Amino acid sequence: MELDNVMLSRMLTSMTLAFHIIFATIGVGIPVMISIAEFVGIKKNNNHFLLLARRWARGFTITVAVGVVTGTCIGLQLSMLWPSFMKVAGQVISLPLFMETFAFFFEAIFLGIYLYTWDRFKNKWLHWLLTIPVMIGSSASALFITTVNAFMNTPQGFELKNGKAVNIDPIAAMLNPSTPSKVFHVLTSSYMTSAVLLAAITSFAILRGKRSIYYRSALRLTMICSLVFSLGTALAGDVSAKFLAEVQPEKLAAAEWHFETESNADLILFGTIDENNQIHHAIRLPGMLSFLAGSSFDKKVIGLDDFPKDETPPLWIHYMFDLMVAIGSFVIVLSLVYLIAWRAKKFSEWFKPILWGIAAAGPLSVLAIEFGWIYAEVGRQPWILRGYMKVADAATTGQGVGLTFIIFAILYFILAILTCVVLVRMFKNKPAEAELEKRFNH
Ligand code: HEB
Repeated sequence: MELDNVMLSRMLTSMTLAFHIIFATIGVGIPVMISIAEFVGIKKNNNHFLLLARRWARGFTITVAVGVVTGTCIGLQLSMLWPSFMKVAGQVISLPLFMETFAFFFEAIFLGIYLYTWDRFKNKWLHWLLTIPVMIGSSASALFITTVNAFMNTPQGFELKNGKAVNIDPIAAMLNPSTPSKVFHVLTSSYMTSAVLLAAITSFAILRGKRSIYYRSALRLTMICSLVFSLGTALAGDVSAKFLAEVQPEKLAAAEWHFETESNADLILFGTIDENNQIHHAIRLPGMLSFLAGSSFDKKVIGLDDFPKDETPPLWIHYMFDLMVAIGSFVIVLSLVYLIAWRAKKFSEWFKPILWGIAAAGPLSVLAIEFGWIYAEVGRQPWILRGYMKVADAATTGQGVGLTFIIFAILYFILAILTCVVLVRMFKNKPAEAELEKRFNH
């Protein structure tokens, strides 16, 4: 592997995105969780849930701040590292890029009001109402920025004449074919990951001996949300796979190690592949790929052999796809087991293996987000704008990308440590029970 400018630019962009996506995902999902907790708290007149909303909101302010920093890094690096891409795409797709910023400000304003008006309203519902614009703002930023990514996969709304974009239709560019399935999957997976992360933190606290009603309520609420949102994520993932089969078949084929166009195509799970594309040690589910791609075993699934060799994505994305799906299935099963244990009271919801499973599901869901994005982005290769421009032709020719990479790596490392330290400090000396006592029982 040669470390030329293209490679270095890709490394720097990947690193920034991989780091940013953690905060972006939390940023989209946590407002929804805060809103649900406060809603339940007011509805049931239960202070435990109100305190949950309050503590989550407090932690959220930190991750939002970091998300702003890393998001700004992306903006800078896009124009710095991919000038030819930005010259073409910038004109066509600048509308949602701008709207994203607007949505973020909208969210930030209402988040500010929300944080400063606890206990200020006579009618508690008025305070809860403020979560709605916050949720709209954060989910709308995800929507807008995802349309830009969708555009890279299925560009439309312009013509390319002598390297210049003409006849630009920004709305058509935004509403490109990838937009619906991607937005759906990005939103559901963000909600899911946030619910699972909060469940994991709670579960970890319980494992360390905190068995008060506060933690039990938190775990029940977050696990119900985990189930609902993980089912939503699976549904959206299924929609995405069917979409790929129609519109971006090479991405699906590469992920599934599917070479020959055929109906009744097998689904291949894990395994290894050699240089002659022979697959070993895999689990083969007969006909399942056709079924996934088109809800019928007769569905013809386009294979990689139909594409020129230099226009097929790398085959290792197979593992990214399989791991993402495996984690998603794990979370669904785990939430079901937990909820059954709780409702049926046949075995304890404090059963340690379940609690450890939930604690592990948090980091695993974040990994699923990373795997999902790696799959989606590497699966677009070699294109930066599918059918129009290749990644190799879009990178900067400027000097110093290597050094910039090192500087940003250090920056992210420090930011990651600081975020953890601040978050731990924020809650460490403020046990929930004491706070409950102080706030509600004076
Ligand atoms: Fe996912 C991506 C499917 C789960 C996260 N996904 C993706 C894709 C597909 C899928 C097909 C591609 C798309 C495009 O590119 O357009 N998934 C799926 C399935 C499942 C899943 C089938 C099962 C269940 N995911 C999942 C989970 C998660 C995820 C669990 C987390 C949590 N993904 C993801 C992401 C991404 C993906 C983040 C990137 C974005 C898009 O959409 O693309």
